[in-house]
Amino acid sequence: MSLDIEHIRQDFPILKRELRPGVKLVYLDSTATAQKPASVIEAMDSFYRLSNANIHRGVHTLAEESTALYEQAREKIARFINAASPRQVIYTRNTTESLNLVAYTWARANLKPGDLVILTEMEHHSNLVPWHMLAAERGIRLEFIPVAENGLLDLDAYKKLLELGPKLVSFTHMSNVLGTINPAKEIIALAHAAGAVTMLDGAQSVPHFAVDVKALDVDFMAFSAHKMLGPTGIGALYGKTALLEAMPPFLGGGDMIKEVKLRSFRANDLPYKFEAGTPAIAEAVGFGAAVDYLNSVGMDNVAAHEHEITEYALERLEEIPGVKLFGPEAKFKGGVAAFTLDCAHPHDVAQILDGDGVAVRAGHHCAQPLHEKFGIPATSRASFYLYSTKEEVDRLVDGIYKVKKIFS
Ligand code: C6P
Repeated sequence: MSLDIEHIRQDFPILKRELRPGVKLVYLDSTATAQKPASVIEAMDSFYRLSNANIHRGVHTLAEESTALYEQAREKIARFINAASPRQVIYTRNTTESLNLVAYTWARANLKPGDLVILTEMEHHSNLVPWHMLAAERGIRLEFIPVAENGLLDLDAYKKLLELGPKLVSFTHMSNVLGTINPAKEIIALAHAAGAVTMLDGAQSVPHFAVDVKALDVDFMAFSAHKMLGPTGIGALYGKTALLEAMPPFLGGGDMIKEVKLRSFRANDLPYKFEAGTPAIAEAVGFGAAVDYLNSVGMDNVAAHEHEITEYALERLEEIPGVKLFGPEAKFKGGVAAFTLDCAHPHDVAQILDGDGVAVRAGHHCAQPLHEKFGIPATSRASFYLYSTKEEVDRLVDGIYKVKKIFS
């Protein structure tokens, strides 16, 4: 193994927790939210103890300090995704808000009735519902790149859809259910050749492998801090400068204005134009600390470790009679293993696993149409991150055998 996992695990206080006497936590739900290293917790704690003040509003020392910390974090995030400028990184509350921001501003300014938006069948609800809302309001059309039985997108069908002249192609970089890592660069290049703008849902990719917005040439990308070791309540939208500058603002209020008169206003420059009201300042500091932590480990090491754990988990889960795994083979996949068990409902599986300290998620994981496509209402889902171990996978497998015993 390329990473010293035991050393890494020491950095995450929660991983030492015993849920009940003798029952150690096995956290296999990082796709829902990742655990936080002490450095992130301490950066936020230190912010509140030493530097807390509102940003961009005061000339006093604390206001200057907090503004500097807030902006330094933005610079770190911009470098992390290889954005040309921190002005292209807009703080939002999460991936969902970033996707909605584009649907509310860029899309409402640029799409008219009959215009086509291409999504995929594996989207999270956050990249479906904003478009349903726009379809109802504006009469835009939606088409979906199909997911094949093996969990991969059907790119031939995509090429046919492109002949219909879409205005936008918006898709997830990595499925939160199947784990499929989509060939983003190819999908984006094809979309651009067809004249479409592109948006990437990076909620599950940015935390788990190196994502370079310049190399991908993507127009917009959304991601959340809480899935990449950072706090909840903050995320980001990356956008190409020309697009962001041409877009109308999103929410109105403080910080997003240059000048206000009784009957008019002038919007601020990027990135503040999209950041109305007092933002999540301590959370931005925590976001920056999370990026520092991931950089210190190295994203290629994170990806390699997760790949090794995922391969092992798929191998072990496949051995269990009655387990059906969803998604492609390990080489096309990130650290997610969604499965059903023939003898028990996914919620029962999750509940019994919890009895042994193993935390997995059960349900449709906010991807109901994808589950419908596979003809199932729900799956149990184990997911992995840089702190996951093979021993934890073994605990999961032991737990599933226990479920089988109880239900048979
Ligand atoms: N998926 C999961 O358990 P937010 O909640 O805005 O930070 O992220 C939304 C989101 C968008 N796209 C993808 C691909 C996602 O996986 C998620 C969040 C979590 O799978 C919570 S539903």
